[in-house]
Amino acid sequence: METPDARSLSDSFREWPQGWHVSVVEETGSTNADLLVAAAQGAPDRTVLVARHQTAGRGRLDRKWEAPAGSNLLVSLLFRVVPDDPHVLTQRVGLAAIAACEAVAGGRPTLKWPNDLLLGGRKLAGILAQAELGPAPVVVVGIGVNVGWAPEGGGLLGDGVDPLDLLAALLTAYDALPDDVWAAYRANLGTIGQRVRVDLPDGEVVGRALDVEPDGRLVVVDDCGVTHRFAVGDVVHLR
Ligand code: BT5
Repeated sequence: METPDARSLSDSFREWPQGWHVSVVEETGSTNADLLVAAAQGAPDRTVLVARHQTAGRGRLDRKWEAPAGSNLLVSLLFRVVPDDPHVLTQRVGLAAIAACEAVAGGRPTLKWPNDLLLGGRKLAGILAQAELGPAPVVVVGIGVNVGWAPEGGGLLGDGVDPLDLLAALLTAYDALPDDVWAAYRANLGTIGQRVRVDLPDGEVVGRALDVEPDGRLVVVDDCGVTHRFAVGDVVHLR
């Protein structure tokens, strides 16, 4: 019988799109944390680490990312070619993930600001970007996509999809993106036009999301007509 390690090794060597250095492991703490360590040790641009299980999967702001072993796509991508606006890399991964979900499972998710993927209004995927911006900048973009399992209220691609097929489609879609993804990001951002609540460390703002600016900030006009621009924050789409 094939052992889990042998299975991971053969998956690492399956035919991945050219130019990506993909490793598959059975279990780790967090693929993002691992790639930040690998980056410090000289891992090349476009190193990709996939885990079938994370024991310490991370969300933003030290929140947790949950997924039972083997059910979902849990992957991080390391970039050494970093644009002036590093958040563009996160947008690119989000757009590639949308295209991959559509190609592999049929449904087309939308983006919720800043970078969640929603399917049928439910959170299908989350993205965590971490950067070391110095003379040799590195950005690690991690994404978890619910393929076979989602928490209560979460979105799900559905059984019958292999998380590694979804990854192959994501890398292919990434390569097919135009150099400038601004228009595509804006067009796929389902938050625009929605009534939203923006949760901030010191309170909340309720209003309508009007637009997103080229630097990634979300423009919200509150119920008193005051315009706010948010660089960070958690957004809830209100009914
Ligand atoms: C995120 O954070 O959405 C970023 C998640 C990034 C996960 C990937 S997996 C590969 C890589 N390695 C890592 O260690 N992380 C990245 P945030 O917006 O903070 O959302 C986290 C919140 O989403 C949690 O507090 C839960 O409420 C919820 N959540 C947790 N697991 C979920 C899941 N599988 N599906 C939907 N929601 C989930």
